[in-house]
Amino acid sequence: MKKERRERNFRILEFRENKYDIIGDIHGCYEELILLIEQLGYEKKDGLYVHPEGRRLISVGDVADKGPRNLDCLHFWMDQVTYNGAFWVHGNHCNKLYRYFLGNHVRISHGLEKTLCELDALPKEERQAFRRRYMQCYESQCYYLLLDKKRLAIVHGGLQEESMGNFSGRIRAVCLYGETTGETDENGRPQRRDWAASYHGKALVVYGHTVTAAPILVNHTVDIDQGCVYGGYLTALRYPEMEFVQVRGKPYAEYHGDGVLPK
Ligand SMILES: [Mn+2]
Repeated sequence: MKKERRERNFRILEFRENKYDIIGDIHGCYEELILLIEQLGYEKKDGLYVHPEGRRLISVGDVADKGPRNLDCLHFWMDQVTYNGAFWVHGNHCNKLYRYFLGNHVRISHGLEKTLCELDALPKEERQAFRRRYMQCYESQCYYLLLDKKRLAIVHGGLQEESMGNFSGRIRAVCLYGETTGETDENGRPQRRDWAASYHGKALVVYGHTVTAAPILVNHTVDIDQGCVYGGYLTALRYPEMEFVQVRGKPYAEYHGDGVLPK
């Protein structure tokens, strides 16, 4: 009998300490990730990065694809999630790798080919172990998180206030891809709509997905994807301090999107 696969939609969590370091789209930039983690004060202990003040790491998703060290980045987050109380909401790239591992038909493009190339170089047993571990980790995580008495929301693409605490196919799509206009651009990609411009919620929404020149607060939302893999920055948001910490990325991939790359 086929094992039943279950995806978690969202989680509402409460911790005594609400101190988080939320990390933007990494896309295989392992060196930059470790530099950033160290700048945030994490120390390596028994293979895990632990913060002396018990802070937690959260990824807004898109950990792999496009960059040079995709598997290292995935291992980092699988370890942190499994053994160190970190969270990792689903990015569209994370979801695509999951669907690939499920055996679904996915297009091997937009950087996924780089992750699969690293994976193909592994011996078969290691590859299979990686697949099992990734799927298990993915299924332990969800599309969006509500933390700190619902004052903090973490999602990859976007989340309107009325979607918080709810779930549907439409909400799922917005979580992964943000809002789209229904039109496509000249490259055949769905045209993105700036959902944050019409956000009117009380919760602070921290997200990524769309490259912006700087992490700027817009209607109590903040996009922390500054295009590290394109030579921009890998950004962390310290919550509740609301401090940004950044590491400059090397230009590993060429940027074709419609966001604004940092100078
Ligand atoms: Mn991304």
